[in-house]
Amino acid sequence: MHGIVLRVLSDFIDVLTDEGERWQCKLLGRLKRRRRRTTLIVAGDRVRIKPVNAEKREGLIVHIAPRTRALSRRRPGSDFPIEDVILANPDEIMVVFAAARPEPNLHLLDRFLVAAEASEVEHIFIVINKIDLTGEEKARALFGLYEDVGYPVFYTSAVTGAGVDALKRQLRDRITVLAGPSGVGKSSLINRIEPSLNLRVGKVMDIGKGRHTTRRAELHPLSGGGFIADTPGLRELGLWDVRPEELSDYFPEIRRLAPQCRFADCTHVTEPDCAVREAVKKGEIFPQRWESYTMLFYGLDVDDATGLGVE
Ligand SMILES: Nc1nc2c(ncn2[C@@H]2O[C@H](COP(=O)(O)OP(=O)(O)O)[C@@H](O)[C@H]2O)c(=O)[nH]1
Ligand SMILES: [Mg+2]
Ligand SMILES: [Zn+2]
Repeated sequence: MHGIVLRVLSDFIDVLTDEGERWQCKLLGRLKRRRRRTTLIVAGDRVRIKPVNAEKREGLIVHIAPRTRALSRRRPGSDFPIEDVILANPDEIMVVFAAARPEPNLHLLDRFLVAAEASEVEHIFIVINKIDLTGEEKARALFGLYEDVGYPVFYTSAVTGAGVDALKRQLRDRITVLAGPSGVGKSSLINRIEPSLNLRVGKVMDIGKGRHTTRRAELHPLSGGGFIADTPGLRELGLWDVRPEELSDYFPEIRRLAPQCRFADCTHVTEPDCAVREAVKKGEIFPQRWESYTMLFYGLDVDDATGLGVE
């Protein structure tokens, strides 16, 4: 039988088979000696299992498929050869923000996007929740610029259910990593999509905190197909702090222009003949995005930046 690993608790590995059954598995001893340079087995890994006790749904994992990509903990400043994988085969990162309450801080949103871009996951989209508080139009006026940058943006309300069906379609058949500040309604949205998960609302980090010492990810199956990954935050994964010289790779609109700069290693801050600063002058890059870039470049904290919210 084939399946996907939902979670790993020391020696016990929960597998959801393609037939939709949960099996508790152990790993074939021979497999433990492989994969020396990466994490042996984590949530999201595709596996083949053999039944040991079919009645109790206990099995043995006899094969682990190669990973297409991984969400891994970054080890800044070390060339430690072993990759610390938190989640295998993530398809997309969903960055959740609120249209109001908390007051939107666009620099903080940019910070989350940079962290997401610094991961191996290519597909990133934004969810603006709590549009019941502002109306969708006002939310679009504030966050529409992110669609111009190239990110798909969904507008939702976990309270009224607005936009939730479109979001459900986006999540279908994919492994989605959830990110965003606390209080924006991540748990509420997931509960709206999958009430049986019954995540606690109004609690900081109700999922994935301290329960398992390893803090590996856990996958929550969605009845429409696909999984929500409960992972440590992007900050905890070390994706938060990026070196100034790699920062321009993580702003799509800057990344696109960088090849036109005079210097191949242009940081776009002081160099002459910089295509990016030229675009900023012409208003082709959003001023707020440029401000985030320079703030992050100089290591300024964006967490307390204010003044960009809906009033
Ligand atoms: N008005 C409104 N409140 C919401 C919405 N979604 C969540 N909330 C409230 O926002 C607070 C934080 O929600 P929670 O789901 O715990 O956010 P999380 O920290 O991102 O998981 C709770 O008081 C929720 O009731 C929404 O769409 N509209
Ligand atoms: Mg929560
Ligand atoms: Zn430049």
